[in-house]
Amino acid sequence: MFCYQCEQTAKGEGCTKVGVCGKQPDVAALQDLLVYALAELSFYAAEGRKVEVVDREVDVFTIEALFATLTNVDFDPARFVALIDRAVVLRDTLKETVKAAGVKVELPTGQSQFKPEATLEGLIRQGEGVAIQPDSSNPDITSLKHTLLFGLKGVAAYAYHAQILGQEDNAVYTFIHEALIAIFKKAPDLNEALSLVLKCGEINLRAMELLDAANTGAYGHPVPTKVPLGAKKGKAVLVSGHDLKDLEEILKQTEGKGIYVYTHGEMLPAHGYPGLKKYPHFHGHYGTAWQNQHKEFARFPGAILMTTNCIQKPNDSYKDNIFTLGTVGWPNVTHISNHNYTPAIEKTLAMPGFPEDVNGKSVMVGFARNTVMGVAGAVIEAVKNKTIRHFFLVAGCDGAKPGRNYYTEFVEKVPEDCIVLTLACGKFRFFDKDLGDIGGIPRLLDIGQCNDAYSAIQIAVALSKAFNVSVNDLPLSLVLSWYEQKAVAILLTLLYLGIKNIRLGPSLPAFVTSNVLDVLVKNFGIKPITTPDEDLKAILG
Ligand code: SF4
Ligand code: SF3
Repeated sequence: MFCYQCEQTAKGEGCTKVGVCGKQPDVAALQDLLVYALAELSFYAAEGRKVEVVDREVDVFTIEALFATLTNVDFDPARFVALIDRAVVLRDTLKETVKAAGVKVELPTGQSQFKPEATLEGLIRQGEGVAIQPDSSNPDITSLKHTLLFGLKGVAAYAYHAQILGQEDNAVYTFIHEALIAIFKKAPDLNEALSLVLKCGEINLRAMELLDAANTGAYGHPVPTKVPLGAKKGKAVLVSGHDLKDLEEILKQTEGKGIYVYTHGEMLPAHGYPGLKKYPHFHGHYGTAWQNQHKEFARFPGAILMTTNCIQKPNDSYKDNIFTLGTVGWPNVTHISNHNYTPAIEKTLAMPGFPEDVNGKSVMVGFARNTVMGVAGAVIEAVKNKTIRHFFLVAGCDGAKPGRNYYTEFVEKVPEDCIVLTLACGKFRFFDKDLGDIGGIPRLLDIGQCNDAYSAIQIAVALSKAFNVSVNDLPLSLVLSWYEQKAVAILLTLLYLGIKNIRLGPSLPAFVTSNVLDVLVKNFGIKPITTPDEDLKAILG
């Protein structure tokens, strides 16, 4: 196997024997084969668009299947076999429809339509034949193609979440199809590859805008909300991941059953949504970021629901209590479909729950764009009279590497006249720190999940308009941590928007060659993190 799509890739180069994440070679090969099958499906989807043949089932399937290949989402070979089979059925059906509409439907030269083998071993062999690899004969183009593919996986995840709540745009699907075709073209040109990478950032902005509209349309704009980190005596169910619709359905189905609902990981900001916080049994938050789940899940006294990334190999101690949903999968773990949570509710009722109240700290959430813009006047005034010197967006993924302590230390060392904005699961490095406030404005503002990066962008744009300067000239610095491919998509969006001088860590992507990195440094001033002291000094002078 070869996989280098995430930050924790082996030796900073690539996982070759087994994934550091736990991905096995069979799943790696099946994921590669699925991506290849999607590219063939995309070819017909793109041809069809020339004659107004647009198949929504194909479009949604494409993003769902791409999402399944994202880091820490689906580790179940059987689910990948089903996805590959479905891709082939959809491809062959669409081919006939497009043919009937009068379009030439042969795949471009150099590609032959693949026929899936009947056995698992055969499919794995086929996957190994189309495996994603760095390419020594053309390293920079391959690097850009892989940047595009990994960014696309992030776009697919955001678009998938948005469509669940009824927000879609044909432009997003059209680009995903075009880009998948380009990735498998024999000889794409360097400029074409570069512009596709930036276009991926543009399309991701649209996908994130749709997701923002989906979440706020369904549940209202988040409002400042205090979230207890302790627990209430009684039965308890834990909801992890990013999918608000799943959470809403769980809240509905547990109503009146004596069960308290807790969030885990990236679900924390859900407490700020009026349409979700209205449920009296939506109690609080339990645990921290994904990489601590073995320890935290083992102690949780109720069922655990994984709505999206990031799942880790379940320990025996809780393997029977954990359930997967949506695109998430783990072999022999019960998968919940069609929002029927009965198995998880029954499991919760059979488990002990919390025997007594557990006191704990609390944290504030709900500082998404609507809240922050609601106090824009006070913020602008504080910047003008120099009560606020600088804003830091310390945002992105968490992970297990010791180097990620940088972000905790960085936030601890941010001077008292500066504000820290945050989003995504990297915040668990400092989310419960009391940083106080500046004239009533909290110094630590949680904008939301990684899914809410659009909100952070809107805040930056609003500030730039208020001060009549470009975002790059605001007293704002971006200090980002990445782990998986949603972070890649967000980074491409920031580059597309021309945001400069981003500090990125804890390490730079293995799939970016030194030549491609040079382009990023030259055009965008992107730089690796160093130490909190050095970086703060460089930013604040
Ligand atoms: Fe390795 Fe990351 Fe790929 Fe998992 S997703 S196999 S850790 S590079
Ligand atoms: Fe985290 Fe997986 Fe990226 Fe949503 S939950 S930010 S890593």
